[in-house]
This record gives sequence, C-alpha cells and structure tokens, in this order.
Amino acid sequence: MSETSARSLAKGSAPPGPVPEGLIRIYSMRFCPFAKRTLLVLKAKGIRHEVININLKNKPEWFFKKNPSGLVPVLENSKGQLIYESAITCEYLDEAYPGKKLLPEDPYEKACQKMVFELFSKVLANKKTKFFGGNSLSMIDYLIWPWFERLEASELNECIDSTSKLGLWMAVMKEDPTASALLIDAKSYKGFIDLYLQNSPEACDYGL
Ligand SMILES: N[C@@H](CCC(=O)N[C@@H](CS)C(=O)NCC(=O)O)C(=O)O
Repeated sequence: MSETSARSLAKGSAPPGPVPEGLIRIYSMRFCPFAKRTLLVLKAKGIRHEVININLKNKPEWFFKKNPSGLVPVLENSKGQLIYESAITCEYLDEAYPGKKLLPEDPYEKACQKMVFELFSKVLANKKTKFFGGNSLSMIDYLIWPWFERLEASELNECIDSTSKLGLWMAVMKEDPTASALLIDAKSYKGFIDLYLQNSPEACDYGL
C-alpha cells in the first residue's frame, strides 16, 4: 500500500500517469473525513492502492478532469475509470473487490444500512445495536467514524457521555484494527485546521 503522507500536488504539477495494473489510486487529502471513509474501506478489505494527495487550497488544473467538482476523494482504476462521492467510492470498492463484505448481501439489510446512513446527519442516536449496522462492524460504521475521531482530536469528545451508546460505540471503534491503524493524529489535525482557516496553501501538507 502506498504512502498516505506524501506531499500534496498543487497547481502547476504534472498529472500522474496511468494507474498500474493491480492497483487502484485514491486522490485524497490527509485531513479529509470524506476521503478517510474510502481509506478505511481500502484498508479493511486489504486492497492494494496508491495515494495521491491534492492541495485543496491550490488545486492542480488536471484534477478537475478527475472530478469536475474538484472534491476529494476520487478513485481511479487501471482502466482509467473514475469514481467520486465518498459513499459511492466505498460501495464500489465493496462490490468490485473480493474479501470481507462490508455491506450486507441481503437487499433489505443493505437498504436498512443506507437508510440509517441517510438518517445519520439528522438523528445520531438512531442506534439499537452494538454497531450502527447490527452486532458486527460494517460499512456504516466506517462511513460515520471519521467525524467521531475528529471529535477526539479536537478534544470535543467530552461532550459525549462515555457510558452512552454512542460513547460505547466510540470505544469499540478505537479498538478496531483498521480504524486504529488509520487514527488521525490530534496535533497534526489541529495544525491543519489552523492553517486551513487562514486559507494557507501549506494546510494540506501540515507536519510533512
Ligand atoms: N460529498 C462529497 C464531499 C467531499 C468533500 O467535501 N471533500 C472536501 C475535503 S474534506 C473537498 O474536497 N474540499 C475541496 C473544496 O471544497 O474545494 C463526498 O462525500 O465525497
């Protein structure tokens, strides 16, 4: 798997070449919670991938050919196919690659995960089981987790009661090997936010 901490590519950079056979590429940004969803799924499924970080404060001109809206994450495969919108990239990876299935096979169960995901932004407490999708960790947990790990990094986690269902879920997520391997570094995240709010082109490369 490739370096997630490479410096970002900015305006004036040369576009990267085709994606080698057997690899998938993610255009990412080290501190983006949406891209983190895709990185979690890549890691959880053990998919060989390379990471190209994009300077979101000074985007390369060629990046708009990868995603006209100029947002990360974007996936590119060796056929030159491009996939964007984080939830769509995650579902694509789950369907296109073998190994542990993160979305349920059963169409109704799958629809339920998608309904919970739609509800997520409105009703956080809509959780009756240990994980958001049932009693084992699945796609929905990875889709939600990046915002909660940022709460910890911003020291806002105290606003969540550690004995509540949400607090208990956060504790088990931190023990998941995939989530803990990709855990955001609080100090770098704070440094990134400070520079990002100042519109600094150095924000995306904070700490490198
Ligand atoms: N709906 C998109 C949102 C992605 C998104 O907002 N990414 C941010 C970084 S965290 C971005 O690329 N921002 C660049 C910009 O707004 O120009 C998704 O789920 O992939």
